[in-house]
Amino acid sequence: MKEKKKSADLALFGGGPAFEDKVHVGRPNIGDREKLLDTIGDVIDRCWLTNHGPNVREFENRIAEMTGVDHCIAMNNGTQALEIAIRTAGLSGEVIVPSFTFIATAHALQWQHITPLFCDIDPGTHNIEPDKVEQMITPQTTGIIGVHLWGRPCAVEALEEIAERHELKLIFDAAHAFGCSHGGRMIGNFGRAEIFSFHATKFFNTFEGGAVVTNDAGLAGEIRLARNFGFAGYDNVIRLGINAKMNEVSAAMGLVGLESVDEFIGTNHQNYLHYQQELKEIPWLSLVTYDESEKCNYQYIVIEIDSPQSHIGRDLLIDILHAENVLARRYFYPGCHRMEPYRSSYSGPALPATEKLSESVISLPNGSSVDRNDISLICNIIRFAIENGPEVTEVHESADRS
Ligand code: T4K
Repeated sequence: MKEKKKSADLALFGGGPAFEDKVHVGRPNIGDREKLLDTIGDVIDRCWLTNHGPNVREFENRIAEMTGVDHCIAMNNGTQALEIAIRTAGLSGEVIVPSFTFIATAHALQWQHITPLFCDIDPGTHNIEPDKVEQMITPQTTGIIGVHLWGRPCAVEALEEIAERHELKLIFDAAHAFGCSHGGRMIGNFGRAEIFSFHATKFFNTFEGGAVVTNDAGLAGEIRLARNFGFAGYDNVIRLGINAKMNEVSAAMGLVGLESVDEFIGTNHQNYLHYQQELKEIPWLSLVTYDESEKCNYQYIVIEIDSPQSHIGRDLLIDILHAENVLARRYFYPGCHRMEPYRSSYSGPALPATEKLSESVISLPNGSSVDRNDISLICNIIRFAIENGPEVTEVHESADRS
């Protein structure tokens, strides 16, 4: 059992780091190792490594079954899944997206010469604000991309209603939301299509990987073609396409991981409850919570620091955590509109909620690589730093951190 550190022992005060080995946000969950190696062995024995092999086909069926959607098209990553969904759904001109998201949401548009119009978020849900979406629509607007940030569904019905009234196409970036539900229906079933990311840092991964899921058979057909250079059969190319295929080893990782997916979620949930318990008495800090009546993957542990109140700023707290070998992250700082190529020419509306939030959130480690003791220790560091703000700030300022 790890000792809970006292202030004098902390790295910041000249002691060693609280954790000997680094604890990371985004540490991958890996299913049954032996089974994985066997399944990869089968891939090698079959000498069928990619191009719609049996693992990919089975993986697609399993994802479709789990999410209750008609069609799942597996891809080599979530960004390409989003790009292909955007292109095949016919988005062009301008598309409204939140700025408070991973940069891939915006880049998937800009990469295809579609202008992302950055919209502010609801500070309570961290998701795109439907009223603000409506104010941003121009004659060039063809669509909306909602992001279910942290796995918490965005205002699906309100966005559907706006999209319908203005004849816009609605897609959801569900990169964080595999295994989550909204109103009892699994994420994957909303809008024209939704995309998942199965990147290594997601609670369920295929090394790199992603998928588009949709209940629209025509769109699914177009997506399958686009994923494979537009081939409709040998020597028969019938549309523009790219190579976005998932390979057999990634699908093997996915199939083995799916057998442990309930366990991964159970661990995340227990960790989340433990964080909730440990953080509840700490002033000027709030934990992003999940709706326990819905299905949820609980993969993101996110805290908001009320910096003006707390003596200690978010960035100083990050520095302290890093000094103690806790590799917490400032997701999604500073907001897409303050990153290139968007920042230099930004002429959109002020995004006060996005900017405030991007300067106050911290994502903490979760998943099977942290246990209860680790969580208690991480929370002790946070508690100590926040409760002793001025003292910590002094030490921090005088410390040689080179
Ligand atoms: N839309 C949204 C809303 C997204 O969040 C994302 C991806 C996408 C679309 C696009 O999906 P993909 O095309 O990526 O499938 C990470 C991930 O690369 C990215 O997938 C994810 N969102 C984003 C939120 O996080 P970084 O820049 O934080 O990655 P990196 O390399 O700094 O890794 C984070 C931490 O994870 C590190 O502290 C170490 C740990 N790690 C990472 C890897 C890759 C490991 O322990 N093992 C590993 O193998 O972007």
